[in-house]
Amino acid sequence: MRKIIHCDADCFYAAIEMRDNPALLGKPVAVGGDARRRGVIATCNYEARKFGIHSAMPTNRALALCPSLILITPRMEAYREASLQMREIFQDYTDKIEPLSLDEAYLDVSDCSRHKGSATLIAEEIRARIKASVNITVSAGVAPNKMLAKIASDWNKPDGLFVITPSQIDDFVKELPVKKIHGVGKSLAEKLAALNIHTCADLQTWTVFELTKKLGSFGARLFELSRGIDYREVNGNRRRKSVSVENTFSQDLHSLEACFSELPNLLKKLELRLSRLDNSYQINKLFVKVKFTDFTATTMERSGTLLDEAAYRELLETAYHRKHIAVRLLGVGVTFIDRDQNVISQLSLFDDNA
Ligand code: DCP
Ligand code: MG
Repeated sequence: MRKIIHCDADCFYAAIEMRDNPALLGKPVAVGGDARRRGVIATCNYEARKFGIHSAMPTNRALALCPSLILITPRMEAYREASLQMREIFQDYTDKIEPLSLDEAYLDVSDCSRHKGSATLIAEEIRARIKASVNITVSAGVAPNKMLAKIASDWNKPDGLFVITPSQIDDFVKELPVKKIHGVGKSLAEKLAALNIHTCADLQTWTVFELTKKLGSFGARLFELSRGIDYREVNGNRRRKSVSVENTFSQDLHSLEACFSELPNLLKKLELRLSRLDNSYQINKLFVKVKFTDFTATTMERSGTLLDEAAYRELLETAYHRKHIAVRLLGVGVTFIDRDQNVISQLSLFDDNA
């Protein structure tokens, strides 16, 4: 049996803003983009959540729900710094740390001897240390696997701890609504509800064969998850090799100019995605993807270290002229330097700049 802790900071960006400006305490606060620029909410504090505001909601809608909402522009540097401080605390307990975002990580503490190996006491100590040194609260879940640890960290949020021991798994999952399972989004939950499946106990009455027939390969996965079975390892060196965003247009784009005009918006989205990664990632290539109206696709890449719009325009121009027909999808992305190959890549980067 493994011992997994899932840590997740409470209303992370908003918590950092309240920490750095105590005048915000007790008031509804959101971090996000300007309503006049069609911005969205990145997150909000728990006072603001009472008004129905949540992540990814358009800012103008949030302001309509709560006119006294205090809106703050994100300060990614401050969030990254807090994230690194948390990471350093985690490292005192294990090397098996898998960050999921700036404020969230799985820790496998099976081999940690602190607190006589009690994952519960380790989690409590981690929470207390983060509160003392970073000055924000973190919720944690402790369980024998990733699936259950993640559900547990959400159970007593905010500033909460929830533990699921091996002997509690069966009772815990029986009551568990299927929509709490990671990977069961709104549409799958509706599909399951139509089959009269609401809890994991309901799921457990189905055979693997039946679930696979109804739901495809995820059906087999649900067979396991509904029993609290999850063999996934905490993957300490899972690194992204690239990040990209793309858009399929409701109406094809009929000229290079029309494609160019979509670039700023795509690059803005890409920038947002990049800002959520920690700062150990270094860009080494830029690429574009173009899918034409005949469904053929092409990509173009070049070296680069910044989201340079002029460079993307050149890539797009070349890719577009390969076919010179209407475009149904555009994508932009970057690839990263492989950390293990860092030295070699640094040398070639130097050449590129020379
Ligand atoms: N974030 C974002 N856009 C989203 C979701 C999240 O920019 N659609 C950012 C802001 C969050 C941070 O990522 O502060 C962490 O995401 P979480 O889902 O953990 O949300 P919070 O930490 O804000 O709230 P919770 O207390 O529910 O964990
Ligand atoms: Mg969080």
